[in-house]
Amino acid sequence: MPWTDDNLMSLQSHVLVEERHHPGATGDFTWILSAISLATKTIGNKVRRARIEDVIGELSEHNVQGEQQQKLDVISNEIIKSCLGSRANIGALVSEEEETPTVLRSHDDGGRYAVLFDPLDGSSNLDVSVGVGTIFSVVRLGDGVKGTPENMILTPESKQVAAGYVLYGSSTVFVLTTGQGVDMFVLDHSIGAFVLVKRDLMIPTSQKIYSINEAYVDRFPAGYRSYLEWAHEDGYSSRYIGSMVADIHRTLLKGGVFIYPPTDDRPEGKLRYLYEAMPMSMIIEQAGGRSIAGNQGRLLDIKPTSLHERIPVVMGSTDEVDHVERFLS
Ligand code: P6P
Repeated sequence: MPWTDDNLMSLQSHVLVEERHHPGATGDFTWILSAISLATKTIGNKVRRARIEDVIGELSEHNVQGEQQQKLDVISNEIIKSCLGSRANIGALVSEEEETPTVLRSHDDGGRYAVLFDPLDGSSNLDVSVGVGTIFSVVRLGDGVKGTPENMILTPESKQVAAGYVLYGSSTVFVLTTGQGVDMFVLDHSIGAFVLVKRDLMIPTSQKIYSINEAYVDRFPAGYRSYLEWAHEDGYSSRYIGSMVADIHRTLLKGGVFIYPPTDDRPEGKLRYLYEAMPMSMIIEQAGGRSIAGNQGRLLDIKPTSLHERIPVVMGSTDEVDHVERFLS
């Protein structure tokens, strides 16, 4: 039966079909994505029950970013590690919540991939039931690259081969790219599976929406302030949730531009390159949009030098990113 819009396609079956486009694919990839699917279903259940299970709120600890850890940050981090740790082809895990990578196995022992993730982005919004999410990037480690896990992940020979996020919002939405476009799934709780709802998502080329925290406007570089003045005069709407996964998901579906600029106190911006900006940039580009690191050009052309480095972010509809870029150059 040819694939049609009314076929029921789960995330697992979709990835198996996609794998056929990759001659020589060994099923490694499907195995990793199935672990991410299991982990995010579990996290979604925890997020929905957070208030009931009293896991709302902060821990006394701070993470490597110096940010107050939420109880669910730590729980989500452990869930992802316990699901991915059993996958025989993963060499290392990098989490926003941990300073150093979790090394699972060497390249010689079959560790072909690294998975980089923010287990629960936007978690400070949990106690007010605002959409939060998991962001992940799958990196194929360069063959024959030796050295510390950090060097293996950061070497130019290692390539991002998949990226995605799961938004725990009014529904649990899984957005994924493996380099062949962007597909969207929604968790059907009645069968416990992510079902395909949209193939080849394309971001609108223009939309008069900008998403930025204007409270910091006095600390932005002049180019961003000039862009905002222009946008105000040109009748733009402002939409800002303060949870990157929710802001990017709206931008992907409706169009517009998401901006997290450098500020006086954070000259590199706030968002982390490896497990926030890099995966979201792959998704936006695969959907036909653009992603630049402020006035430094295409974000994915910039090679990170440390696991937790931050980078300015301007991503979304091509025309909208072009408008911002004009004011930054
Ligand atoms: P601000 C959440 O803490 C986060 O890392 C992203 O999800 C979000 O886009 C950003 O920070 C919000 O930061 O400074 O506007 O509160």
